[in-house]
Amino acid sequence: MTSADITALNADFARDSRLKFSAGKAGMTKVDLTFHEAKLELYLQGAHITRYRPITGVEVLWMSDSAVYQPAQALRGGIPLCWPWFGVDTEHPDRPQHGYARTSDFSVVSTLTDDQATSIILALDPTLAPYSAWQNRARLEFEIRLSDTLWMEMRSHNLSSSPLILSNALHSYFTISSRSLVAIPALTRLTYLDKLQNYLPHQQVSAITLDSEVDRVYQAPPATIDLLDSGNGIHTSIRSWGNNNLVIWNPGEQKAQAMTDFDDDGFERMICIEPANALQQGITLQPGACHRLGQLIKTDA
Ligand code: TA6
Repeated sequence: MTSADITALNADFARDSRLKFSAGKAGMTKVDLTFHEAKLELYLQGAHITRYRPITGVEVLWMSDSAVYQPAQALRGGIPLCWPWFGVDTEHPDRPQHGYARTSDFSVVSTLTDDQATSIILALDPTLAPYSAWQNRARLEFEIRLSDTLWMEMRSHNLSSSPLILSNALHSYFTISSRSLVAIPALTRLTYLDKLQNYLPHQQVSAITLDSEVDRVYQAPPATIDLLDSGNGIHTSIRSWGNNNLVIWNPGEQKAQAMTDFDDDGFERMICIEPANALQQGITLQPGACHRLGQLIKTDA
């Protein structure tokens, strides 16, 4: 995007000092939102939230210092949107994992500032889908509302005249003080499919421990999940809707080091908690229907 494009975006959508567009890393277009002392940064590529600092002043999301900012490359960290498939596209395993939304440019639909929030709605142009079977079939809209909390919703619309099956996730990377100091009590007693064991089902009989690689698809999670970090005393509550699953991922030391865009020691300070509709639990959208997948993130220090 040129500086003229950024000027045009600001002319159409900037909101006083609370929402503005600029050239971010590698010249990629980003948007900065504020609500009082809370701040959020978002790249138009992927509608990717790369930073969220609530009024408490503590960064909530983990972003890899080694993330690669370049067109068509997914950013490592923050909140990538997985859509219109999560993980491998089983019918087309050669296609990129987690779909094409996270590497596509979104357009701005609208922005709003009022006493309640600073908000933006972005959309993925259905005519530009990189695969013909997806062209004009599905539209993704993503709305973000920054206030004392962070609210977001992915809306998938079936534009076609036949049922559409898709899977998706809000692949959220949370920053933590240390893997050994966090607890997620809501997972205890849930059933999960373990990707590290070819999706073998297990029950989470005691508290989850993150002392090695974890890659699990939890089934039927409760609406609210608490992430308790005893290292920094921060309690993050994540309320999600429209999801059949909650994916929990930490790559562990070896996989982190094998990924060029993942800081070598980053696995110690992050955990992904992802409201998702994954694997066989994707969603079937009837013609004209809309599915909403969202989450509300709230932190208390
Ligand atoms: O959500 C967990 C997961 O699917 C893992 O299996 C792991 O591969 C991770 O996402 C990251 O995927 P990415 O394509 O961003 O490298």
